[in-house]
Amino acid sequence: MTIAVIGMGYVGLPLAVEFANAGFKVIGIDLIEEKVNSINDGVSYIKDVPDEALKQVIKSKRLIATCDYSVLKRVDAISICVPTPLRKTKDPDISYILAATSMIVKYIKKDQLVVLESTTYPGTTTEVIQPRLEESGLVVGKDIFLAFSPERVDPGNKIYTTTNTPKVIGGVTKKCTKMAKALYSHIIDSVIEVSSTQAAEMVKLLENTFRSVNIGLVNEIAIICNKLGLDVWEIIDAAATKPFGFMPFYPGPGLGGHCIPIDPHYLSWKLKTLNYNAKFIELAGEINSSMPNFVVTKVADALNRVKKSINGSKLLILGVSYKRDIEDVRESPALDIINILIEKGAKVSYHDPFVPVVKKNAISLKSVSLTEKRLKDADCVVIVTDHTEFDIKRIVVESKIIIDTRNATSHISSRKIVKL
Ligand code: SAJ
Repeated sequence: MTIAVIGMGYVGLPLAVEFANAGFKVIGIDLIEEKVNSINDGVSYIKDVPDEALKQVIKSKRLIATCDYSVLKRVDAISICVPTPLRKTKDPDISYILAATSMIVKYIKKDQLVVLESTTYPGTTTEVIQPRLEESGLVVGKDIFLAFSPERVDPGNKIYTTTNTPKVIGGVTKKCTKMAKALYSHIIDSVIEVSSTQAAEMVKLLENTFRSVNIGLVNEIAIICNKLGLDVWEIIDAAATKPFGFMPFYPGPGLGGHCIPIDPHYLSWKLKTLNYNAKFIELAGEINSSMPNFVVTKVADALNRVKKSINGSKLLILGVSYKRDIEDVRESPALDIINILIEKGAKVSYHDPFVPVVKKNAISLKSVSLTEKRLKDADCVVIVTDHTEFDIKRIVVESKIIIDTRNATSHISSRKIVKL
């Protein structure tokens, strides 16, 4: 079989490589020529796909990348792995899904299988994709086959990868489900069938809403512990000793990434069209997006204690990616924190070994080297992302004040440290 994967991002590229490793001929399609050229040169821009793994499948001609959608007329199966962002109005932006679908229907042929992997609201597959594919005159479940299968990629996770993370699949018809399961079973150890595409779409939204709401809860617990003069990290660690009925989440500077801050709003948007207000999702969103301001308050209070103001202070931010040991800054709370501090008149610089430059949200900064002088000169150092390689002990010794938003200094006690 020949398979097309549309969207060569952190979901599509690892998937394409796995299908190629399983012996399929795979065509990776992307709109961005630089990505296509990089893949064909065996140079991976996705941390979870090592260059050597990519070079292997390119050399064996199992994988090739292209911008040319006309290849779709010669493939047997198509996986859609395109972004599903939010618009500024917090409405779902399924324009990438629509664009991919219009290309598929242009070249569609009998017996093709189409699987949507992009996270979206329940109903997208049957209400948006299916009618467009059937404009071709081919009927889903008889002539062509259509399913939804949520991606479960956890960027940077060394334990759970594409092949050993169970995959949920829901087809428009039973035969659609079977076809999609037959395909994915070649590369994934465990494939779970559900009763419909809507069920599969909802499974993913439950997974990510579960995270967003629990992170929101624990962020509010952090705010509550601050008011009670309690160490929220001690409280969570002690609660986590409960061997059943509890799952630890940790407070932080806010909610970043291309999924958790976004996906639950796909669900609340859909429910609004049904005149229902999904309360937990909205509330969690409110609390999580208030955390950057909460961090800035901690900075202001700490400076105030040494008779300084944010205005005019030199502040050093350590870590700007949205979580540790990755390079992605999408929706990173560090960007909000930097913006607020600059607005208040601080001289802000940052150090992040994974992010050499930040040119986003009106910020234009380069990562500075973490010299002793820079740490000593800073009026306050803020640990926003706790990259494993940070030498925390040295940072504490050489800084005046440290605001630690990730409990990175848990093993050090010093009056210089202020934790969330
Ligand atoms: N975060 C907290 N406290 C926590 C956990 C996370 O503040 O206890 C923050 C992180 O710092 C980050 C954000 O939430 O800014 C999202 O973190 P995440 O661990 O959910 O990581 P993502 O968004 O890269 O990947 C998640 C997947 N992660 C895990 O399951 C651990 C998973 O939810 C999805 O497969 C993926 O989103 C997706 O693609 O939907």
